Amino acid sequence: MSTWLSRRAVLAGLGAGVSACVLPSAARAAAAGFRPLKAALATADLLGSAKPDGARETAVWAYDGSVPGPLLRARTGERLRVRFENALEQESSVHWHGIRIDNAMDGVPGMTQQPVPPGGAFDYDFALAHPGTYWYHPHIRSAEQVARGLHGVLIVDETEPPQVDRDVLLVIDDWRLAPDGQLDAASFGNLHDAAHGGRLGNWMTVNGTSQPEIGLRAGERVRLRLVNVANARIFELDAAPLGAWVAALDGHGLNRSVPATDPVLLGPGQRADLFFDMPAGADLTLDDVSTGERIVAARFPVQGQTGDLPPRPPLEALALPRFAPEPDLASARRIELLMQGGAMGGLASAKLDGEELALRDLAQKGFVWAFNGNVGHMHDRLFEARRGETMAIEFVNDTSWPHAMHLHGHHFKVLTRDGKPAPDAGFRDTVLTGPQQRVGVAFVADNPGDWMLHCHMLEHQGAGMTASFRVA
Ligand SMILES: [Cu+2]
Repeated sequence: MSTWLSRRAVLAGLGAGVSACVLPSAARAAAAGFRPLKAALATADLLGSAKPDGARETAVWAYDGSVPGPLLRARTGERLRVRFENALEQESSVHWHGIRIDNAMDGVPGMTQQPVPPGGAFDYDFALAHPGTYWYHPHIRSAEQVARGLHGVLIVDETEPPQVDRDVLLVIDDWRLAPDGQLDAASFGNLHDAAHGGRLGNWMTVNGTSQPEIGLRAGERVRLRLVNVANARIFELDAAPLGAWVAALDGHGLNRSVPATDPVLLGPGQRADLFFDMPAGADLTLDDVSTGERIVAARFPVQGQTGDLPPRPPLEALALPRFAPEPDLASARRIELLMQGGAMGGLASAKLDGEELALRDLAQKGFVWAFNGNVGHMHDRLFEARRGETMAIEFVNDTSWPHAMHLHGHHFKVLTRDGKPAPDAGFRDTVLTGPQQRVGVAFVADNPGDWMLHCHMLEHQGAGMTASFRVA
């Protein structure tokens, strides 16, 4: 069984090749206490045994030479100190997705820092105040840089983590590969993708490979961390055969765990933490069912037995920490964010840098989406909040496409869908909004600085779905 995500023909042609890049300085020794993290060209065996005869491994851009990048891990209350070194031929940066972080460390060029030039470096140094499953990726030319392989996971361990036997991380991605197994680079920046559902891949990987086998002993208690690092694909992971319970979304514990009877819906950037007990005598798989086909994401063969197990709490009793402040809805300031544009969207014109432009003129500049009539609200802030003020945002998706709205520096509470109490109520940093759907969220704006609010379908972000706000 393969992990091809669709049978449709991939676009031909590789476009301009990526030439080797010479590092000006091999002497960038890590400063004391800083862990180096280098972005550079690399190769990855994404196709594994499905590689066409004579095909080479896929040329990628990677952190420390691996896809996904190295797992960064620390405990709640520690600091993360990373010296990012850019050995690419493009400017880059590192954004720490979901972390309630010092604003200056958020990794957004043009807003919180200068871009890191080729050959340059940037020291990220911040407190990890809250536990959870997070990830990191560039925040410049994200649609290309993330798709070429620049992403990795950051785990912040709880002070007292729930007792498990195994902690299994699955980093789920899709890639658009040409028949020779190389990235279809000609389609970066493709406006058709940007105006539709984004640049979807045709090959699924988990942890940089196809269908990894993770042997588990019968009886083992497993914490399963799922991270969707794809540019635009929404995965639906069927964890029901595992008998799993979902305990956290986007790093934030739920009020109470919920059984994964329905597939776990993971939009771009979203994460989920689940627990399950490996049964005896049955190999299991975690399948993606988002395409209508059942595609194996990962296999869990039974490998032996555990010894006598100590008595343990039931899975549903396992809880993960909740840390975001409760929004004060009575005093909340209410903002509507109207999402507009895209194919079949009916957007006639929108403002770009203060100038009203027709959609075809916007499209010539690579923009096809708007928020509240503005393309890229970067200069013109959506709102300025007093520190501690509760902001209630109604995302109104007046488009024909789903969007994954991501808030920087804070978690918001999902409250309503189409005006009714949301079945998925809880704190998260990224929320899916379906076509023509309204989603109400609220959060306490308690983290000072200038922050972004954007669609995490990276082609949508690049084509206009960005906004900014300030917490004074
Ligand atoms: Cu979007």
